[in-house]
Amino acid sequence: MRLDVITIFPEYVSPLREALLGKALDRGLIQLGVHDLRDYAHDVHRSVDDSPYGGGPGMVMKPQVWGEALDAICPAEPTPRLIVPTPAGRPFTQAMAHAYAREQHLVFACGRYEGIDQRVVDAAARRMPVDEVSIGDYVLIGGEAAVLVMVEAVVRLLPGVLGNQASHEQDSFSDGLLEGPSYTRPEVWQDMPVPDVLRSGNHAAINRWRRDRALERTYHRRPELLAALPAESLDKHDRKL
Ligand code: 6GU
Repeated sequence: MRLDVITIFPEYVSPLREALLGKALDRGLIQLGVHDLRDYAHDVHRSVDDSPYGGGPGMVMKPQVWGEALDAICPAEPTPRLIVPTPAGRPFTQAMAHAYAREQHLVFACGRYEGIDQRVVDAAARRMPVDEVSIGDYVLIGGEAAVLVMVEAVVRLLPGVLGNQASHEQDSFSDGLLEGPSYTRPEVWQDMPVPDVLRSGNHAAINRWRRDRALERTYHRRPELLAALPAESLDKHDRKL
């Protein structure tokens, strides 16, 4: 998979080269390009923003600069998917992370200030798939932190990136529930024992216990997730809880 990030703060996304993502780059599982939007500015001040039509606070990113950047970075064939982080976007979900993990090329366009001139998104959408995406109901200063979040969610799903492929079948959300608690040695820590069932060796009982804790946690923390589960995904024992 190829990833390109366009930003006025290229250093801000350097964590993409650290840890597991760095290892995925070193191993050639992903390719990463980070591009300074100001390289596509026209004036000596390398300005990328201007005041909004209609008035109001803040600044809007200029369409010409973005247009040239996207022309340079997005090939006509094969067309990448353009992702524009914005608090006004569709909510990013684990299902979208899985869908993005199947793409060959993702380009992230980081806006700052009050956003990017809408015609940039509308023009790009004439020639490639474009998603305006939010990572949650709060406002960030710019899209960079959201790109770190989305790239990490996507790249960990690529074959070979995590040591253990089975581990994302148990992720929170993969079965529509939050994952329950985990424990490791020692058997007792600060007077608190590890639950007996986890040391029983009875795998049916362990799976049942884990399912119950996941249901319980989801009920308390994210009741709307439980309400959204299709009836067939709950077994007879689940319904008794
Ligand atoms: Cl994707 N971008 C910005 N700037 N703020 C956000 C966001 C994205 N998601 C939530 N808040």
